[in-house]
Amino acid sequence: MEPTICLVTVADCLFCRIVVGEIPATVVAETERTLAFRDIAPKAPTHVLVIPKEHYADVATLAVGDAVLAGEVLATVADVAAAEGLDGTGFRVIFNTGASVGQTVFHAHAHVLGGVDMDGDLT
Ligand code: DGP
Repeated sequence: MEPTICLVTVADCLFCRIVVGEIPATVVAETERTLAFRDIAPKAPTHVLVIPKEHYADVATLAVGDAVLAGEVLATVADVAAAEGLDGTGFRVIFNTGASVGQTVFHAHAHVLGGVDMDGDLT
C-alpha cells in the first residue's frame, strides 16, 4: 500500500486527520491521492467513503480545483465497488454538498452504498 500523504492538512478537519493517521479508520483502498475507508455509521451492508487526500470542502470545490483528482476519486469509487462485489448488483454514490442537504464533514467525500435493495430511496 502506498504511503498516506495529506497535501494540505487542516488541523480541525476530521478526514484530513484520518489521512495523516491521527484518527483510525478501516481503510479498504488507497492510491497516491485518494483514500477509501468504511463509514463509522454504515447505512447499508457496504458503506465506504472515498476522499481526495488533499483538502477540498466539497465535491463542487474539488471539481473546480482539480478535475483530474475528482476523476481519480471516481476511479477509486469504481474500484471499491468492484472489490466489494457490487459491480454486478449495482451501487449508489452520493456526494452530500452543503449543510442543507446533510453534509456534516466538510472534506469532499463520496458515499459508496450497496448490498441492500434501495429501490427509490434517495437517502
Ligand atoms: P456527510 O453527512 O455526507 O458529511 O457524511 C459524513 C460521514 O462521515 C457520515 O456518514 C459519518 C462519517 N463519519 C463521521 N465521523 C467519522 C469517523 O470518525 N470515522 C469514519 N470512518 N466515518 C466517520
